[in-house]
Amino acid sequence: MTQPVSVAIEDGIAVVTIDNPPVNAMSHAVRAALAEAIAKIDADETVSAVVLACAGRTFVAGADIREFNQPPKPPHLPEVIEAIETSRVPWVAAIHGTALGGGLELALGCSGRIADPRAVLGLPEVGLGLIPGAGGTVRLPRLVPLEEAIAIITTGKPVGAAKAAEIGLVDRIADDLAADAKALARELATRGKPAPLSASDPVETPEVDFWEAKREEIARKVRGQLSPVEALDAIRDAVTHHAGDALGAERARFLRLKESEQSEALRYMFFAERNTGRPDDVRDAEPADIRKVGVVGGGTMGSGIAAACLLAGFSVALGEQDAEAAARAAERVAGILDAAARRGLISEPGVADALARFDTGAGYGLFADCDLVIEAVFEDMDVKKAVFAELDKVARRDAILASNTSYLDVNEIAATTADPSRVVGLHFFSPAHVMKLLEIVNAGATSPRTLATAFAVAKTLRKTPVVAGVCDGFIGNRIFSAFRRECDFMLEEGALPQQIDAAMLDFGFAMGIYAVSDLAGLDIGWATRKRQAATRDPQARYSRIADRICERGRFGQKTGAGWYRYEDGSRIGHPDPEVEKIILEESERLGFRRVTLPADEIMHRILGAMQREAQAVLDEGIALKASDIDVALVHGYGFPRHQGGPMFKAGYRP
Ligand code: 3H9
Repeated sequence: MTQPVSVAIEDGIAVVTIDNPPVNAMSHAVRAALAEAIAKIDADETVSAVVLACAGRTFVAGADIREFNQPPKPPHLPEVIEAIETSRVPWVAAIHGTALGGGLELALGCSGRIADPRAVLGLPEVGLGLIPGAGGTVRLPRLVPLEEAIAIITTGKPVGAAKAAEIGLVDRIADDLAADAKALARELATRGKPAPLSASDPVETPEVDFWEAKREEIARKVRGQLSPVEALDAIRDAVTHHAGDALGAERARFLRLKESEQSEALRYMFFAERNTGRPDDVRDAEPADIRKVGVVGGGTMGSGIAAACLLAGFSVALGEQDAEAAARAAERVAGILDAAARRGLISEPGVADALARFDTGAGYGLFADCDLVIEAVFEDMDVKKAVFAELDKVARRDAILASNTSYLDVNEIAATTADPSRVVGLHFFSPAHVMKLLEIVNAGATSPRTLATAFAVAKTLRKTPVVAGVCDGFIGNRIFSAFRRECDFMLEEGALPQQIDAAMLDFGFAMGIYAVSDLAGLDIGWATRKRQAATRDPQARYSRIADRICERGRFGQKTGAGWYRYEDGSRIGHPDPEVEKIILEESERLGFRRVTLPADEIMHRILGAMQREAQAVLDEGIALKASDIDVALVHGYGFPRHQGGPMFKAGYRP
């Protein structure tokens, strides 16, 4: 086994290298070895300065999160950083890759920081339900402008090297990191070691009003997640007290949050997202090399998929029914790319490059040289079968064929092709270039190679893949339908849409289910229910409220009315007496004496419905593991990440 920390001394400069793949996390072994190295260097009079660097792809990406479930073991990270700060000689952090969390805190303990131009620096602890626990809230605001420190710590969003240099977080950007770091170390040795950040005075702080306004602003944005607000309080404490006291208070706050359910949930999510299940035989299968992706259909979904593929570097051919529809789709895709450029997600030359890889046209001919073709046409079995029959004729024999269906039987679709082993479901969520979840539907005959390719494509698209078996709605939509049904039952029993939505907002959802339905449009669901009416179990409880709303032409925001009323094209919904009247009539028809349902009972029933369906999905083998269900609900359906997902809420722990 390689040593986690090595020291090489040359011409009075010690280069200390941390080597703990894959991301150089500060595990106990690394902390212990680093503490030992610091002590040795301090005792070695031949050393005049130190460069702290990392082997592999990145600087230290943080504390070792896997150790957070056990009691902390000395030496603790704050002590190691203090030893660097108070070392006899100056230390320079040579940063490449990502200096995150405890990694950046380590760098803040050094006398100087130098970064590779592609380096990224940040304190993402709030994303784990924590605050920085090794001096980040104390040292950062003593180094960079207070507003910048607040943004970095309370949002958890990292900054690039250029921004880091601009705000003074790093002293220099390197041409040659190793050589330039040594040069900076030598300079500091000659100039004299600067005073440590934690020895500087409290920062001049703004008025009380500033902090209160900031606190309110953050609390509004994070919808019940505690850590960003705690982080602001920690910074306020840190800048108004002497560093020694502030470090102790930060540590105590960090340890308290580490024990919180929100932090446990967010840490669980961190690993659940990285370890979504894959069938055993997929691990050994070689994925196909995908360069060119075909997309059938250029509506909202098809355009979004095409844009996502272009943004990820694939060549894309988008086919529509006729030239006009193809032109409209091309405009839609260009619009998405432009919007991405405006948000800084892609450069202007990047847009031009993406468009150069993009081709649209009518018919199926342009799919002939595609490695993967994704169908994104109207959600109707006959239409989909017709598309696959055509694709089977034109696509290369080794091309993968995917359906973006959100609930139809992929086996039935695959049966229209000569080789169903190359057919898979790729269920994107709208908007497809934004939403992280990708349900990979493993149909009966899908081959391991096809599935392995789907995973590889998900990775290139930077999506979170979750494998689902074939059933009506797969994992996500099936659970969504179940809890949606429960919400409609609660309407019959006494709740109103705005009360259910308010309970969901309180829980941390960005929107309530009825507001979301109005945004998405009610007509497609209505059409589906009418189609399914003949096969519905007549004994099963069925709420007619949604149908009655649709019968009045209320299809949501696009028609100015749905579950709510929208005035003059506004997106803000108002409770509508007409909807209330329908609900009360249904309660009466069914013989319910309406009762008030408190918010906690509403959430209890929503979670219960989700958990029952989730358990069935698991028992039937539709989902491979419980945490996959949580990942699907968080990334596709707005379940608040800091609540961990329905299975986590039911007590599931891996
Ligand atoms: C902290 O620092 C607290 C301190 O303030 C105070 C302490 C006292 N620990 O994401 P990837 C694993 S809190 C353990 O696929 P990428 C990960 O699970 C920490 N393991 O790679 C995966 O394992 P596997 C603050 C970790 O290139 C493998 O490494 N830091 C850690 O897409 C590769 O990860 C953070 O929150 C960790 N800290 O992205 C940063 N990090 O191969 C968290 C990663 O078995 N990390 N692993 O599935 C990240 O954001 C991304 O991993 C990173 C690389 C951007 C670094």
